Order: sequence, then structure tokens, then C-alpha cells
Amino acid sequence: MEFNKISVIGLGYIGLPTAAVIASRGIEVVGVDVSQHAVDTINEGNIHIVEPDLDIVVRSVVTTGKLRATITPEKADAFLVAVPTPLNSNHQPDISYIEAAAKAIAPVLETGNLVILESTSPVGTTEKLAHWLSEARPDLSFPQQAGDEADIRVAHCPERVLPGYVLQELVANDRIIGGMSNKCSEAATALYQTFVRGECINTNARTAELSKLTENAFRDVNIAFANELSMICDKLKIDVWELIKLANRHPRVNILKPGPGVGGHCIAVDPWFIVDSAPDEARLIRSAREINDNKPKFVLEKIKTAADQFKRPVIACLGLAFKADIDDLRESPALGITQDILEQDIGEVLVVEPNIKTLPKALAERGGVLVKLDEALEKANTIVALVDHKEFKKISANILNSKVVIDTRGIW
Ligand code: SAJ
Repeated sequence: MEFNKISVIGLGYIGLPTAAVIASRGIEVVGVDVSQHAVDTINEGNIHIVEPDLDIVVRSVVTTGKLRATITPEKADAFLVAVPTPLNSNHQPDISYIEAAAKAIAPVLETGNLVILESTSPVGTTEKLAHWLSEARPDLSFPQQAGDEADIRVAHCPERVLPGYVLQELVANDRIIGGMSNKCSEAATALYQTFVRGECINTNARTAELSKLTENAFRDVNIAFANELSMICDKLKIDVWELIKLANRHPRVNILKPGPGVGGHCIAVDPWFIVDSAPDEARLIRSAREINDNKPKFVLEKIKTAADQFKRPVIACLGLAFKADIDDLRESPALGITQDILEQDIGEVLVVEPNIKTLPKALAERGGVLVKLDEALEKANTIVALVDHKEFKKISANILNSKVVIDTRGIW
């Protein structure tokens, strides 16, 4: 199958880099987004999200005319859907953005088109997408009706890139290709081969859906194991970091790192999609989620106890991001813990986050201040390491020895 024009629906953390990388291979790409701001920003050659080097690639493909953004879908050879699939307040997946995307592209579909769902999705969503498309276009046939003979091909190819390394991983990672028929998989493989250097591995759509969820649930369960160990060690007065280092000497043991909780938009979210589909069976996966979600409360209790030793507790919160050396504060346990310290009035709060310039409003309004590391180390009597940013690894033991220290990341 030949691709002269590809449309990417949803120009966020996955859609925009994907659109830009495909365009950089010389293929015409039309990006579609519901946000006028996103569309305008991209058409000016700029970006509205944070990802290293993405600005350079977008600027270059917009300048050469290979990438263009619009609000209204138009005809293309292939449509790549990369819209959000958030959780609702009951921990259930919300796939309404996929439904909206299906309804938006249905009118411009033509025989021979390929539709790929990239969004992380609960099992069965690709079939639902195909159903919504077919409802809107009864004049066309879809793989659920016609298999390999269908007019439109549909596949699920989950993204698996690591934020911060998206441009490298988009090209280097292997891709799982979950076609609704063999022809669907073949067409999707041909599309990814235009820009992916990794292997494209074929399966069906449902297995591809669960594979992506499984990868993130595996991480979550293993982090929960480490977090549970850290609480057991606290009770038994054992250094969890030493314990893990020793246990990891075993050739077949590889324990991950405990932390203040699990953040980000994927690992703390995707396991719930499995729990929602199989609530009676997914007992370990659910427990892991609960353990990781409760870890910030445990850390907060530790901070309270530490602060109680001082008449005027001055607490340095080191790090707000959801992991090391990035500026992304969304779904960050560090941010939540800092906010709780302020809300519960546990002490004066000095925040150090080398990757941001202004403190989030929620913290500033409650009296938090953003300071340089040196100032925090000088003024605080309680030091809480919430993120293992590289700047914090250099703090000297002399300074720390004179303070009460809570190191949630095992930096020191
Ligand atoms: N964390 C720990 N201990 C560890 C490892 C991580 O507490 O040993 C915490 C981190 O501090 C962070 C959270 O887990 O708060 C998640 O961080 P991460 O770097 O492990 O993963 P993400 O969320 O940035 O990206 C993940 C990746 N998935 C896997 O590694 C299985 C990425 O490949 C996916 O594409 C992405 O989710 C996604 O979009 O699903």
C-alpha cells in the first residue's frame, strides 16, 4: 500500500511527534485537532507541548509544507487516531474522544483507506471504533463484516514511547500491529515501515490492546512490590535500599525502585483499564494500583512526624515533577505531597524544582515558595527528596547530616 497523504487525529504528546516524524520522511501529513490554539501554534511552526527537539522537527516540516494542521478532517490514505483515553472518577476508561474522532473522520473515508488506533485503549475499543465508522458509513464495508475484503482497513498499534525520548523511541521501538484482519495488519505494517526502524510484529487488535495495558501494569505491579517493601522495611527498621541492592544480587531478581508514588499519564492509569474489563480476575493488578496510590499518604505521615520535632518546621521539598530530569508536573505524587503539606499547614514550605520557572498556582496560593537549592538547604530544617533530579544527587553529606532527611527516592 502506498501512502501519499496521512492524517493524524489528535496533536498531543503522541500525535504531534508522530505527525512530524512521518512528515520528515517526505510524506504529506495533515494533523487534525479540536483545539484552535494547537492548530494555530503548529501552523506557525511552534509547539504547544514539551518534548526535547520536537520544536526543531515541527518547524522544519511546517516550513517545507509537509505538515499542516487543521480543525476539520480531510481526505487521506490513512488516518492515525491518537486522542486521549482518560479515566473517569470511578476508575473507568473514557473512550468518548475515540468515538468523537470516529464520527469526525467517517464522512471523508474512501475505499482503500486505513484507520489506525494508537491511543491506549481497553480491550474491544478497536472493534468499537470500526463499529462507529460503519454506522456512519453504511455504504462502505469494514473488517468486522468483510474481513480481508473490506473497503476500509482497521488496526490497533499502541504507542509505547517514553516521555522525554519520544523522537528516538518513535523510530527505534518495535511496534505491535493489531489488525482486524491480515490485510489490515499488512497495511498498518506498510505505514509504520515508512518511519520505524524497530520490528513490526503482527497480532490481532484485542491482543495488541491488552499488550500495551500489560506492559504498564507489569511496571506498576513491580513498583508496588518495591513500595510495599519500603513500608515493611520502615516498620522493621531496615534500610530498603540496601535490602534491594542485596536481593538484586540474585541472578533472577530485579526489584524496581520505591518512590513517593507512581505518577505520569500511563502507568498509574492503564492498569485500571484491565481492572475495569476483568474486575474479579485482576486482583493483583488492582492491589498494586492501591498500594502505589496510597504511598503518598505514607510519605506525608513521615513528613508530619519529622516536622513535629521542630517548633518552626521549615520543609524543603526537593522536586515536583513525576520523575527525574523532566519538567512534567502532571499526575505527579511529588506535587500532591507538597500540596498536602501546605494544606495541612505542617510547616513553611520551600520548593526546589530546577526544571520550572514559576510555582504552580495551587502551591503559591497556599504560601509555598520556589527557591534555589542552596537557599533551601540553608534555611530548611527538614529535607524531603521527592524526585531524584541530577542536581540533588550532588548535595554533600555534611549538609544533610545537620538536617532531618526524608529520602523517598534513595538518592543519598
Ligand atoms: N517509578 C518508580 N520506581 C521505578 C520506576 C518508576 O517509582 O522503579 C515511577 C516514576 O517515578 C514515575 C512513574 O513510576 O512516577 C512512571 O515513570 P516511568 O519512567 O516508568 O514511565 P512513564 O510513565 O514516563 O512512561 C511509561 C513507559 N512504559 C513503560 O516503561 C512500561 C512508556 O514506555 C510508555 O509509552 C508510557 O508509559 C505510556 O505512554 O504508556
